[in-house]
Amino acid sequence: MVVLSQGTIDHLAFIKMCKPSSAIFDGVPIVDLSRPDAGAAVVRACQEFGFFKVVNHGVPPDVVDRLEDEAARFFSLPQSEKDNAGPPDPFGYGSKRIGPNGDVGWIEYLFLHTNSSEDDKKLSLPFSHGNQEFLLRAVEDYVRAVKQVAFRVVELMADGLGIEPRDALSSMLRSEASDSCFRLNHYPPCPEPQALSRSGCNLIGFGEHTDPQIISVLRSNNTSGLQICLPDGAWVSVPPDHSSLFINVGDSLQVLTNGRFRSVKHRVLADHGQPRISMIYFGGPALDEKIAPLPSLLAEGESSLYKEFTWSEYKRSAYKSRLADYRLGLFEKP
Ligand code: GA4
Repeated sequence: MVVLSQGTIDHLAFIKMCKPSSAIFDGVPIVDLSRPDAGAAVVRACQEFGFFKVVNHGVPPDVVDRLEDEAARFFSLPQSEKDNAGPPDPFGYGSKRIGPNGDVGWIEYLFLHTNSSEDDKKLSLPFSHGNQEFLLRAVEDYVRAVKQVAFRVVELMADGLGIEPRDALSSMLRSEASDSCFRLNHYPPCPEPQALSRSGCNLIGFGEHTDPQIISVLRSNNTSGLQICLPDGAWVSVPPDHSSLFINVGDSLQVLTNGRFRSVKHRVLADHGQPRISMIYFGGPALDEKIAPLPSLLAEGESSLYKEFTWSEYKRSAYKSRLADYRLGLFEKP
């Protein structure tokens, strides 16, 4: 018989989900960015899964470690101090609530805007005490390095798909006006993980969703939890790998490639005895950027599968949705 204490049950009741656990996926495509055939490998992975991991990515390990240490330090602060940096609107510190429409998870996070030097000032806004200087500097250094990976990866996509000019995608991310953001997620250890697992329940850290942007670059510590949905609808667990970076195709890239690449549905389970810390850069276009299939990619006679919209329109619509909603549905042509 499974015994969960009443306190734990009350605490988790609004988050947990009952489901059989999923298989470990050993087929995550690995792209070695130092290889000359990386472009073809990126395209294959984006067509098949919308998801892959990159090695030889060039982000210095000490930059990653420093951010992980600073993030761990921030999340271990007293709750009242963290709450001073929240609630997220959408930027700032958040706990359990995700987005504005009632989604919840076993998570706390810091959500930051990342762009130009002007916006770097916004980065410090959630902190009233000025005592998070080290964390903010660590975020800046990490974001500067991880952006280079994002630019490189979308250029490889352009090469692999024969998109011209080859910076058609990367210029959207490089632009001063690019609407990109960054998130530090902390999934605290789950209370009574064994009892939860015996009960056949999973504790949802971050519910299933696709990312609305162009691409997301994710790095986590060595705690598992990330799952992706395969094309046949099966959920599988992605083995953690703290030295690689994971890349997600976002909804905007699905549209820019007229459906050749699929945005990947993913979620995070938090039913471990260990904390999971992840850092994710979301590369988005400028607010007024038109999100439509890139002309050089369309075959003769091929028309867009989507109605015309700007990133600002898509983003507004996304923020009205629930996490698990199929957001592109509203923009598909009949
Ligand atoms: C999912 C991807 C990113 O984490 C995010 C999320 C955003 C938020 O947490 O504020 C959203 C979610 C994400 C999509 C639908 C809306 C907006 C929560 C939510 C319910 C920062 C993003 O850009 O979209």
